[in-house]
Amino acid sequence: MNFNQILKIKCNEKNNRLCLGLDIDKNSLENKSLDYMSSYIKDIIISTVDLCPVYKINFSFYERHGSKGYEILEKIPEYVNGESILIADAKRGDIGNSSKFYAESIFDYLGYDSVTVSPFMGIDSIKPFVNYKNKGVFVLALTSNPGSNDFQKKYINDKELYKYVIEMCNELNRYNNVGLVIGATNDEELDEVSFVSSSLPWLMPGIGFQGGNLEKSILVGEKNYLPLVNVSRGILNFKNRKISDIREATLNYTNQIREIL
Ligand code: NUP
Repeated sequence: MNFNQILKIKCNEKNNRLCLGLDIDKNSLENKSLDYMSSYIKDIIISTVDLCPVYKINFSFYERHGSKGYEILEKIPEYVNGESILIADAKRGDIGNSSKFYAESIFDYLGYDSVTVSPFMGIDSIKPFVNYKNKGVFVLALTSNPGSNDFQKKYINDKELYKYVIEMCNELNRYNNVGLVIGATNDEELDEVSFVSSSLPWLMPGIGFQGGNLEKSILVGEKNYLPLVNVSRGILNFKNRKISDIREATLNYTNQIREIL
């Protein structure tokens, strides 16, 4: 079975499309040691793994702590223990020879199931990731931030740049392991995205703090293939950061998603 099929099965098993973003800022925790941060992440995973088919780990929250942060990145796959799919939100992409080593570090060494990559350097910068047939590659196509207007929505000839990226992804998807990053804040463009995207999973950040549209994201993404709606601060940022609050917020999003499905 290929990555996109496994992803869909996991989402259906848990009857959910939620991707919990483990963006932990240690400075917001009562105990600011990195050992505490690591055990806190483990507790979040234990208390939400029955609900979450996917977790996304934004590497910046870990790399900022140097080798100690990197140790936590190594431990997260152990904590999840194959019960959910892991996305390394590392936004890689370089000349092919260097991309090959980025892929080796995230897939072989760290053991993550999938990665986010930037398409800016073109198809040869993405192929080394896609060549790992059993791993997933989410390509930034139409991001959730205001800067998506700067390049992604600009026209080249008759269509927007992001549509060229999507067409490249359709072409790259020989092993059915390619997905798109489509910000949930782009609700006006989602039908257009669906029109261009062949059956690809969409990683959809921007729900919660960035004000993305949950209902539209799920409905349009589901019609295409599979929407993974990411929530990070919208679930994690409670004042006292209690695990029971995080569980409740995860359940609350899960129930909303199930209702929409
Ligand atoms: O287009 C994107 N928008 C976005 O927010 C692509 C991303 N990878 N992200 C990431 O998703 C962002 O870096 C952060 O890790 C998460 C959204 O966090 P939040 O707004 O739910 O707190």
